[in-house]
Amino acid sequence: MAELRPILYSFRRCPYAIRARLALAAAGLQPGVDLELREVSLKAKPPELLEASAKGTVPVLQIGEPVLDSQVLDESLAIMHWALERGDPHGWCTGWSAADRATMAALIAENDGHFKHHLDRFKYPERYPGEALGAHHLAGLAILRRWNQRLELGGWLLGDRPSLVDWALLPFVRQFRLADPTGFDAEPQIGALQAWLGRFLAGPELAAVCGEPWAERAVWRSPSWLYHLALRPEWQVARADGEYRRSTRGRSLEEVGFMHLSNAHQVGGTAATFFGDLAGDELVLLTVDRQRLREAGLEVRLEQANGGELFPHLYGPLPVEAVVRAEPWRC
Ligand SMILES: N[C@@H](CCC(=O)N[C@@H](CS)C(=O)NCC(=O)O)C(=O)O
Repeated sequence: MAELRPILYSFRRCPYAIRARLALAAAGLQPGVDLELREVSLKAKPPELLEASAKGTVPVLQIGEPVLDSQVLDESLAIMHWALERGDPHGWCTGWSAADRATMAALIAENDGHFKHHLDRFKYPERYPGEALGAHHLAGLAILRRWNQRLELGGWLLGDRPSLVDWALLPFVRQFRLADPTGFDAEPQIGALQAWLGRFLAGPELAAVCGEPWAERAVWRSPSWLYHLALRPEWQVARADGEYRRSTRGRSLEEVGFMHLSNAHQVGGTAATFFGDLAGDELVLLTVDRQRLREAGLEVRLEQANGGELFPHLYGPLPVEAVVRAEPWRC
């Protein structure tokens, strides 16, 4: 039997997922070859991710047969270590003393703890009403100044070559800068840190893991969900009405008797067959949660379409609450 590839659930912009992808890429692993990458939306997490790890954070690496005998790594650092145990050609983890490794652990704990705490409150003030944004900015900067002192010595946090800790922290410092790039670049007393981040931003490692195939624009389509392509204006009307009743292009639920849906692997074919003439952003792909249909007392039957292929048919209107995601479909 062919060996199953590990599955990585990832989110393009998440700094934890970026650090995991950096380590996996550094170890020489490639999506599509050594692992299956599933880009997810944090607003609509696929059931497979939640089954693997109920805490619902990314990144998650699932190794082995799901359910039966799978090992699940749902902490970014664990994924980094797993990757680097497979290959560490750049010496991120190897060649460092026990004292260095203790310093790495302490710096990562400070990043994931205090620094992340202040970063979130500085970057997303709307999520933390009543918190003083300025105070969190200053507290974050105080940590960065300390890291800067280390970086002044040899350009990297542990000396003159990069280690695991540089790659583990850089995605978070990048986020701190992104909250106010002009202010960050003009900030005094962090020259070595600005140069360290600058090298990361311009380097090939970050570019590789923020582009395809490490970071897909399209979200992975879970086979647990059902799909429907809708014309944008018709979907907008449905959102206001609370239910969607267009069975397929140009035909209503009343005319057809059921709503046409697709399985994950059938969406591309459906788009080409029925909407191939459309361009731009006229189409919206709806992702439908079967469980919510069941809860609404609605039945889905697998039935043959004209070509003999089985398609899911929904007997009743599609409730807007059963749609977990609506995204533009690029024709
Ligand atoms: N300690 C975890 C933290 C991962 C984490 O918090 N990831 C964020 C995204 S950047 C997440 O998945 N949040 C869940 C959500 O937003 O629903 C790790 O190191 O992997």
